[in-house]
Amino acid sequence: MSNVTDFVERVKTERDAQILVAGILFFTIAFPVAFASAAAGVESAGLTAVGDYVVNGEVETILLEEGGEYIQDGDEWPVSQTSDAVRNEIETAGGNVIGVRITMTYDEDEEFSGATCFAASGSDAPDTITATLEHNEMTNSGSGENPGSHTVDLTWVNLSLLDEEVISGLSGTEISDQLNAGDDGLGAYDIVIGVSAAAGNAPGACSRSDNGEDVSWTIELLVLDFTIAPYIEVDATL
Ligand SMILES: [Ca+2]
Ligand SMILES: [Ca+2]
Repeated sequence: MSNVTDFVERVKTERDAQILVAGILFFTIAFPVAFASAAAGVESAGLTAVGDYVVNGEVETILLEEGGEYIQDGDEWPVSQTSDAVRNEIETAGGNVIGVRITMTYDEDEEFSGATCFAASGSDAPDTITATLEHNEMTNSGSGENPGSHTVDLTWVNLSLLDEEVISGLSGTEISDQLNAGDDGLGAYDIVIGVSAAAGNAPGACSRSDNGEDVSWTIELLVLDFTIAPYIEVDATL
């Protein structure tokens, strides 16, 4: 009988061997838990001090809608979305929804008619495509001209912190508060897309018309995952 088989037989029958196995299991489980909780204590105590910190953050996008519509000149097309629709994706990305984004693309569809259009049909006048985003009474809007594309972001945390190499004068907890949206990031997102069309001029017996524009869009949520660590200056001369 091998040593292992022998030991397994003893565990089945002998009380001493059973206590030994229970002890090994206890320390295997208890030590990592104890060390992890001590490390967490050090980390959270470290972040309460005002000092120099480095933040690393990554923004992930979650698709809410890919859509498109011909919007008549002067009309607005509303789109309503909620975080409930993508609850699982938000959870997987870390849960910190810090903004909503729309990216629009559009061409130009001007028409011309008249006896002299074959010779000279003039040129397009750009339409203006606008999107307004709203969440928890915060809004942002942005316009672009066709043909082309543009993006409008509405964000509700202090993203400028991610641009700083070293953040000074704040505690780690304060930095975390400024980057964590919590439940405020969830809920309803209201988007309105509008078109203001313009027709260009053509010479002679040729005239141009423009009824609106065909706009395609992608609406995404922005989820921020970040870490904060005390900044430690390394003396390169050492
Ligand atoms: Ca036009
Ligand atoms: Ca147009």
